[in-house]
Amino acid sequence: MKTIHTEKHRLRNSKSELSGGLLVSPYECPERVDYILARLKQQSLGEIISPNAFGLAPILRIHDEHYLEFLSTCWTRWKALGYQGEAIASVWPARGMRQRKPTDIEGLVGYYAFASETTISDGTWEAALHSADVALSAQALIASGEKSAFALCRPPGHHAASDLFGGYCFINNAAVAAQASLDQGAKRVVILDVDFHHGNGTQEIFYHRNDVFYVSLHGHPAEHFPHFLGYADEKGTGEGEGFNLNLPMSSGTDFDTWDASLALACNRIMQYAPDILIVSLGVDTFVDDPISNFRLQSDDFTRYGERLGKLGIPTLFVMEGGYAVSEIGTNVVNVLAGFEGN
Ligand code: SP5
Ligand code: ZN
Repeated sequence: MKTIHTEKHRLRNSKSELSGGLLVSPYECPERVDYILARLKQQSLGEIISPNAFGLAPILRIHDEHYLEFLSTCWTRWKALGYQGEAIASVWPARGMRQRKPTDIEGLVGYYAFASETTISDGTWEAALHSADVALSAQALIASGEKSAFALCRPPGHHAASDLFGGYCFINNAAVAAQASLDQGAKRVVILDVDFHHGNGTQEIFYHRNDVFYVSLHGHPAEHFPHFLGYADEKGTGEGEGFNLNLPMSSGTDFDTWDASLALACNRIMQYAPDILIVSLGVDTFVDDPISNFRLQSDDFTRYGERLGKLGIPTLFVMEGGYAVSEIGTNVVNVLAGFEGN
């Protein structure tokens, strides 16, 4: 399996994450990619290729143009105010308030953020654009006949909605790749999200649509981030009704329980008969992940990779979360190698 990767991910190099009331060094850090690359090379999984530049057009198929303009100018505008720290949301259009877009940058950050752990810093926009190019380049490999590809995206994407950032995400890489597939002639796309967290952004983007079936296994939103989306009764709306499947699981879920949910998800995916399967690949389901609490062991990642490989669908893996940094390479490559073992 080929991997698409660029060192440009390092442009996302935020110094702060709001966590437990403190500004800490972000869990979503550049070293994550170093460990994944090292393991890919060690296991000789396949060629590692640089992405092509696709420009804004495929991103505008998913994201609001004013949101993208905000992302691309936020850091400059914030810095111009003379603040010492990174751009971070501190006020939101919450219940009972107006949804009118303010003009000042402090208001705009709150307008476009859904969570405050994620700051916007120098280089964030550029890194997010390169990350989308990584996903689009991997999608192009599948379009040209490859049976699988790995988009080593960073920053991740599945929490980013059409006009919201948060959860370490700015551009929804998997959604952009899904739309590119449809625009090139695919009729049905599945996005299977195995990250520990619910992909609220991906769900929102495709909730009204039946050409993308979103399936997610995740920590129950009553207990876990993003807290306000991801319940089992969210099934899609209008033409999209029946094309959103949430499988939330409680804290402490082990592999047997998780894999039973995956088996159910796979049955539904096969009924839908997609032209392409996009896997939002987060490995924060790992037992030692510092911000999550499922209990998958490293060998379990191989086993579920095998299960995905048996589906026999062209498959694009898009990197999302995973914060047990020294184990992230092993866990990611186990999924990919398990997939290829079939
Ligand atoms: C892509 C992705 O995996 N994003 C996850 C973003 C989660 N951000 C907030 C997590 C809050 C976790 N709080 C528990 C900390 C325990 N030390
Ligand atoms: Zn996650």
